[in-house]
Amino acid sequence: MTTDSIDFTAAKPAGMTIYDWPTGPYPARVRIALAEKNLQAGVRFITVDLRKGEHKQPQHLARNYSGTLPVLELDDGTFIGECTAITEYLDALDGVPTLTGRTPREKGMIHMMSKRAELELLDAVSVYFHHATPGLGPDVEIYQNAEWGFRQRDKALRGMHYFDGVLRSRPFVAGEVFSMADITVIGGLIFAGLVKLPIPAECDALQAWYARMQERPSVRNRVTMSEPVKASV
Ligand code: GTS
Repeated sequence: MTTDSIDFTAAKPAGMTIYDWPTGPYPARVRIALAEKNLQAGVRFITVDLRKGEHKQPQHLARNYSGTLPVLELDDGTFIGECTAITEYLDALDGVPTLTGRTPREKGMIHMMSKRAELELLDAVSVYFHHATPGLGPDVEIYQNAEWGFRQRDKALRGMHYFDGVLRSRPFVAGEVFSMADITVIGGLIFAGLVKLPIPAECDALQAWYARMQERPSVRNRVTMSEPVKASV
């Protein structure tokens, strides 16, 4: 079979389940991707309660070894963790709009910038939250290292300056089109907002881009995307 004859629509699954935390910054990445691709109909959302530590219970660890959210479950019982992997999966179901790149150059740029957004911003804010603030509370945060947390907070602020510089020369994080890299920076800024790390005033290009991102229905309506079901864990 040549690649020309592969019917991608045939791979569209009958149903998908997403285990997440509706307001979480990482879950937001998948919710935004779903809405951008208009794939949210028929997706079942199951809430795993982070504040009760349900994501570290054996039942959830069986879904995702890393004990994090979100996790996508396919109708054949396959679990896919990691926002990037889930976004790749969703993107491969339907070609339009493409979030992970159409050409080799776009794919390379988008993956580089999305990984950079994780390393320099989103994951750094997350480490700050878990290590240098009360995080998810004493029952869940069993090891904290405040010094490491504050270093990561400073790294995240440097990251904001970096993305501000990037957005001075192009409309979107990875180039001329909205992509997974924008979604990852959005996730970072959602998390930064939750932990009260505002975008520095001098980062006006990042602020203007973020204001434009808020105009997208996928970003605005992500939390109310569906009525969540409560997980048994
Ligand atoms: N690399 C993972 C991914 O990209 O999916 C990180 C996922 C992640 O950290 N998710 C958060 C989590 O599970 C969810 S949220 O905080 O954004 O709602 N955090 C709990 C923990 O203990 O790390």
